[in-house]
Amino acid sequence: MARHRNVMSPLILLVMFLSTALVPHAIAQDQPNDITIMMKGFGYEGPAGASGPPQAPAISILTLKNGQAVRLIFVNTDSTSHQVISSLFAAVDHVSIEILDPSDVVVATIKGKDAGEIQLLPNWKARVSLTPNFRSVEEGGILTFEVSCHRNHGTEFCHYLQGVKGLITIVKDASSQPPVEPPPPPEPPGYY
Ligand SMILES: [Cu+2]
Repeated sequence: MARHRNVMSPLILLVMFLSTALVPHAIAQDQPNDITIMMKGFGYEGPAGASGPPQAPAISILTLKNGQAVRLIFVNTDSTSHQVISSLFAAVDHVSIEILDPSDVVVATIKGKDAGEIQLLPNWKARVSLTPNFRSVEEGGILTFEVSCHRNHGTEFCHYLQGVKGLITIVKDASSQPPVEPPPPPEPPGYY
């Protein structure tokens, strides 16, 4: 029995070591660089801005850093279906899309350039994993890609015309981001 124990102990230690070693990796996989975009009513709401009124031009709803992997989570909390269509998904080298039902069960996975159109039923989500990597941005430029819904195209109920449109901005680093901070407070009276 003693000999047996001597053999097992290193194995148990190895298993314990592996379990510990694997934990950080698992956590890293569960916490990628997630960015949530809410779809409430007829528009997209991201960390940098929300779709304006129907007549307004599309504004940037989020800014991505060139070369940084992200997972965009589109959440349709509206009572009707909406599309998530963006030329960004076709422009990057790799894109992986998961469609989640209201119970957060992944019901479909789309990889590669077949990601032309995402259609989200009410309370469904889409997780879009991609890494923007554009040479023109690396050289100092800023790229913008539209994200939009075109349901009922050609009718007065066209979602795009009702404001379901936004822009995704790709920048090289934080210093080249378009200003999103509120203007500074006014100077105190008597300063002049
Ligand atoms: Cu729509």
